[in-house]
Amino acid sequence: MRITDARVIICSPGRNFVTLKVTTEEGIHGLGDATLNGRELAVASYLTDHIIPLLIGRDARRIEDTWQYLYKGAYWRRGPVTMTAISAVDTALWDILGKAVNRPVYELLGGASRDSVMVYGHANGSNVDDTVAAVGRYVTAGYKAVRAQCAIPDMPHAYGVGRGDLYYEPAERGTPPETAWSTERYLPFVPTLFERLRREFGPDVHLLHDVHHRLTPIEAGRLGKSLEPYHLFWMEDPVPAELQEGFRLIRQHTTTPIAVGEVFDSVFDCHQLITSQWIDYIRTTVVHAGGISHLRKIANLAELYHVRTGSHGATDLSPVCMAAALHFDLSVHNFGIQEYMRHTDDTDLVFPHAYTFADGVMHPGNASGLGVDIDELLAAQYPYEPAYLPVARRQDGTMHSW
Ligand code: KDG
Ligand code: MG
Repeated sequence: MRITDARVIICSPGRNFVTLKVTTEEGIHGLGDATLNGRELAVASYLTDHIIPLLIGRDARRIEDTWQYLYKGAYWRRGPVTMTAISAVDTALWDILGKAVNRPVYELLGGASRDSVMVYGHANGSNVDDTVAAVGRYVTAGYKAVRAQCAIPDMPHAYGVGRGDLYYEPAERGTPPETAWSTERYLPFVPTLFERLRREFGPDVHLLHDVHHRLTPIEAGRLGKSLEPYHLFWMEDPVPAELQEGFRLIRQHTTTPIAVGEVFDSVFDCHQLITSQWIDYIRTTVVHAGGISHLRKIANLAELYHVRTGSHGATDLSPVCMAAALHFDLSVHNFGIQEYMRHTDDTDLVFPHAYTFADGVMHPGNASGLGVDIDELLAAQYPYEPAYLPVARRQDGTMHSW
């Protein structure tokens, strides 16, 4: 099953996506998501200039060997660009293998460990009433879990308050927009939001919150402690996680569960977090953390330490990643939850897919392979448009983590 062709397809049906399409001599093709928000063309070049020439002629069935060849063979290992490119190849090869044996990928990963995959949606508002209404819409739509974000009073910007009701798209065309941040205003405000949400919706709905790397460990400890009465499903990305050791301090101060990892690209970013049991959910994804093969290794390590998975699933991860994530989620034993930010209708038309949502849960479908494709003619109607995530500054002008 030799690889005879591989190509990168870049399109922007509402936002930018990079897709790798690998074809074998039998005419089977597989897809891999290679989208790295705001750095899309770097991954496209890495694939086209440095990886695709190495793929031609390789046996598509040697998934692990190809992964190791691309990882060890680069000499300079890891990093988001490299790992996103490797992820795309790995995902495409799993897709090809599934199609070759006419089975859905989850069956090749050990089979279904559950009947369906619980997902959470994004509710956000420019004030508490709006956020309450947004959570209500998700509850009415059947969601069992909802992430709630809200603008801080008298602050022009807050993470998570976006455009559109059912999807959130933070990247803006042009150069990165600047936003302002105040930890002093954020910390006392968030518990008031969740106090209200519990009052409105009762104890059963799972509530989540994304801090988006904005705090220090001791500030995060304070936030987690103040949220304990509202028993969140998780508090996400409380601090930037370059310093894994920083999570020890958060853990000492709160029993609010902690999730982290959407920007991690390998097990080396989280091995200490996992083995020290400083976190409860690992959010690494198929597209950025080495594909299905490497994500399984992370999950297997996490399982030993009572850490469950909760993969990133924002709109900047394409339907190809979403499909792969759902096959992984259905199969992996220590699954926790899957983020599901709906894509726009334009995106869904470009990437027809077999996965479905109903009553707060998803299923990858039973098509062979990943069950997702790309309509290349339609994709060509949406050319790449430069777009960037915002940056954040504290009120005195100091750069802060966005
Ligand atoms: O590209 C960045 C987004 O994916 C990110 O800001 C979304 O934090 C995010 C989340 O939890 O979905
Ligand atoms: Mg996040």
